[in-house]
Amino acid sequence: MPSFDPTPADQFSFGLWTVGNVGRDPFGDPTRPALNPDDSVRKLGEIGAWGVNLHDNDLVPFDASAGERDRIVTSFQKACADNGVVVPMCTTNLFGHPVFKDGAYTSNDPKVRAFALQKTMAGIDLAVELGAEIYVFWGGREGTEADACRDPQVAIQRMREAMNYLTSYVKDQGYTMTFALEAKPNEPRSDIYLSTTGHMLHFITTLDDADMVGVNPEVAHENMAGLSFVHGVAQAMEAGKLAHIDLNAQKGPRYDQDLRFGSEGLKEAFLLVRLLEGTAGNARYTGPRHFDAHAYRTEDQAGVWDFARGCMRTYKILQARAQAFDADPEVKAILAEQSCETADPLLGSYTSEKAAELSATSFDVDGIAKRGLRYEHLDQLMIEHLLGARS
Ligand code: GLT
Ligand code: MN
Ligand code: MN
Repeated sequence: MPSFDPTPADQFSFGLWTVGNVGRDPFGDPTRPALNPDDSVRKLGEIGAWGVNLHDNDLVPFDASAGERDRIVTSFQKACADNGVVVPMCTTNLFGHPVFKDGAYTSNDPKVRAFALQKTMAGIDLAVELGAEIYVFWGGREGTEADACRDPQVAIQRMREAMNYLTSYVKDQGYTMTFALEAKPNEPRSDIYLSTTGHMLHFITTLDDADMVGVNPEVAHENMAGLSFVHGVAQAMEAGKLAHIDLNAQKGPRYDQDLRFGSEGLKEAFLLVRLLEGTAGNARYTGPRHFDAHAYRTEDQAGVWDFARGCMRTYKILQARAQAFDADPEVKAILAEQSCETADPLLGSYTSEKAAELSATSFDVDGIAKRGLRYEHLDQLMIEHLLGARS
């Protein structure tokens, strides 16, 4: 039995806000004490995580002086170096302070929009100082309850203006950085603009520096919209736009649960790892595997590390299961039988001659329709691999 112990090559990362989650929810107070960022990094290194991610204010308090900021950053950089932990991604908290109660980049108040840009530029500078090359944008407050407050088209235009401003800032500073846009359909707002990964993928094509911008899909968020997460991620990969990923679990379309990776929706988690690892033959995703999840509110500090180890261990187990599934001769036989990969002369790029030939072709539609596809058996084989009944 392999150990499933994480190694740096796995590129597993956690946000300071994930392992530092104190168990507060809208109905109850914290159930465990706050963790100091330097202690989080030490412990992350100990359990075999590769990276730590952060919002500006997870590390530097909102109202810190310049001196305090520098002291905190220096100490954190030392903690990372001492524990062999890198900072692959940073982001901006544009949702916590009451000034962002009606959004940041999309706010109707130009002063709020300007402050949001200023805060993001400082966050990008911090990211560069920490060595991060991915910058996430999660617009949790970019939405509405009273939808008549602004034309939703104007909201999209303001988002575009902000992204164009910020990619220009990155270029002007000579930084190397990829932006990763994270969608969520609702919560904390009643409706959030650009609500799914699909919305984001199109929005990106309208930006000045589209080549610098990709997506950061999150398992829970796409499930909240009742959508297939795997299909969304596949579309991002196919477009060369999967810049980062937020792995967690979610039980159906409810509030954002951010559960331990693989703890719900095991079949989807299996298919996701199979896709990311490319065990079916597709190109592998090479970026960070970030767990944007937190321990149950029932847990003490030890439970937090059980949670973090569990995320990484489940990923590696699913990776081994996916490899076994795709190497299984019975699976291969069904896929080979069904894929009909041989090029059909009727298909391919359009020419008027080919179109004329196609129009004149007659098909044995009843004969084709009669053929069973053996997907029941294929799916059962997958379940048996998942349950450990085949190896
Ligand atoms: C917040 C949110 C996450 C985002 C984080 C980045 S913060 O916890 O729920 O999905 O990825 O801003
Ligand atoms: Mn997330
Ligand atoms: Mn979430």
